[in-house]
Amino acid sequence: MTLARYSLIATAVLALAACGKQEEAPAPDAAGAPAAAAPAGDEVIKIGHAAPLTGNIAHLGKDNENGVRLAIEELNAEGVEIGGKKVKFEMISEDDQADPKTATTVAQRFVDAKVAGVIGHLNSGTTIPASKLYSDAGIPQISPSATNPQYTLQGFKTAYRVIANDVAQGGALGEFAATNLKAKKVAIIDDRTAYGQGLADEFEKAAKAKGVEVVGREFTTNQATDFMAILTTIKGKKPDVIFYGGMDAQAGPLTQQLKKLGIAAKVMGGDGFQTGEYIKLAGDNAEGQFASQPGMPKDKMPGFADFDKKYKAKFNTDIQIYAPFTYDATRLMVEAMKRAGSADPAKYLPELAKTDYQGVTGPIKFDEKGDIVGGQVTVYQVKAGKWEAVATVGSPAAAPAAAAAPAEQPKQ
Ligand code: ABU
Repeated sequence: MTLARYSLIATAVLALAACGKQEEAPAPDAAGAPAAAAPAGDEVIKIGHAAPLTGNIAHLGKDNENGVRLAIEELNAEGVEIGGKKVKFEMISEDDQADPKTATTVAQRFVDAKVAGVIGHLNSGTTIPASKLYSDAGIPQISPSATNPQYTLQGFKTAYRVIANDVAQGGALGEFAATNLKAKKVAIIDDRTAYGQGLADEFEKAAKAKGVEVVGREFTTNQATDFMAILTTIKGKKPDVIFYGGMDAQAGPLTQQLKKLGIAAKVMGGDGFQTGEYIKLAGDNAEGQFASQPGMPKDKMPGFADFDKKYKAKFNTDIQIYAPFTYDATRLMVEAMKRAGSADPAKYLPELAKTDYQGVTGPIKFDEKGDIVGGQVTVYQVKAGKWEAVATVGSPAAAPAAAAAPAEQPKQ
C-alpha cells in the first residue's frame, strides 16, 4: 500500500473521529486490508443507519449495520453513477440504544448531516418517533425490522419497511398456536415496548378468534432478567403455550427459567427472538420452542445462500436476523436514486414508492402506506439446536415487473 493511500485513510479516520460519529471509513475486508477509498472528486452520498449498537440487543444492531455495510462496500466496488456522475456512498451509523428519546436525537443528527436516506431504526419504539423527524425533513426512511403497524399508519410519505408487520405476524402466530399446536389455553407476557406489546395484542386477538382461552397476561421490561415471579403466577394457570412479545435478551432467560419451575408449556414469539442468541441464552430448554420471522423461509429466499456466504466471510459470524433485510433496503434505496438520476430525497422519493425489486429476501414492492406488498410470515422451531422452518403463512409480493413498466404507486 502506498504512503499516499495510508495518508488518505488516516485523514478520513481523523475527520470522522472529530465528528463523533461511527462513520463508514474504508472498512477492512475479510483479509484485514482496508477497502479502497473512492477516487478523489466522486460525489459522496451519506446514508444513515441507526440501531442499538450497545446494550442487551447490540448483537442485533451490529447485524443490521453489517447488512448496510456490505451493501455499501459492494456498491462502491461496483462503481455507481447517478445522473451521469460517479458517486461514492458512506454509511453514518448511530447508536440509538433502543431508546425512543435517543432515537430522536440520532434522527436530528441525521437531518443536520443531510443524509440522503436512513436505513433503520431497528426497534418499533425508536423507528416510530424518529419517523416524524425524517418526514418533516423529507428524508426517506426504510426500516428493515420495525414491525409495529403504527409506523406506516402515520401518513408519512417518507416511511417504508421491507418486512411484514405485526398484524400479519401476530395473526400467523395465533393461527399457528390454535391450528398447528392445538393449544386450548395460552398465557401471554410482553415487555411493554411498542413491539412487544403490539405483537402480543395481535397474537391475543388472533388466538381468541380461533377459540383459544387466554388464561393470563403478564408484563415485564426489555431490561429484565428474572421472570420467576410472573412464571410462578402463570404456572398455576396451566397454559399449553406461553407467548412472549419481546426480544431475545429476555426470551432466552425466560425460557431457561421455565425449566427451573418445571413448566412444560411451549414458548412462542415473534422475530424478536428468532435468533441464534436466543438458542444460546435459553440453553437446552430452547429445543422445541417456536418463533416467527416475517418473510419466506430462509432456504427459499432467492439470494439468502449467497448472502449468507458473503456475510460469514466478511464478518466471521452468523447472521442474527435482519442483515439480509438491511442489505436489500440499502440496495433498493440506491436503485431508486439511480432511476431518479439524483440522490436528492425530493427527487428520488417518488421512485422509491415505485420500487419493484428482487432482493436477497425476495421480491419487494411497497403499498400506498409504505409496507411491503404481500409479506409472508414463517414460523420456525428449534430442532437439534437450530431454527428450522415449520410453516409459512401469506404470499410473497408479485415477481418484479419488466423494468419498462414499473407499478403505479399512490404514495406520492
Ligand atoms: N420486529 C421485532 C424487533 C424490532 C421491533 O419491531 O421493535
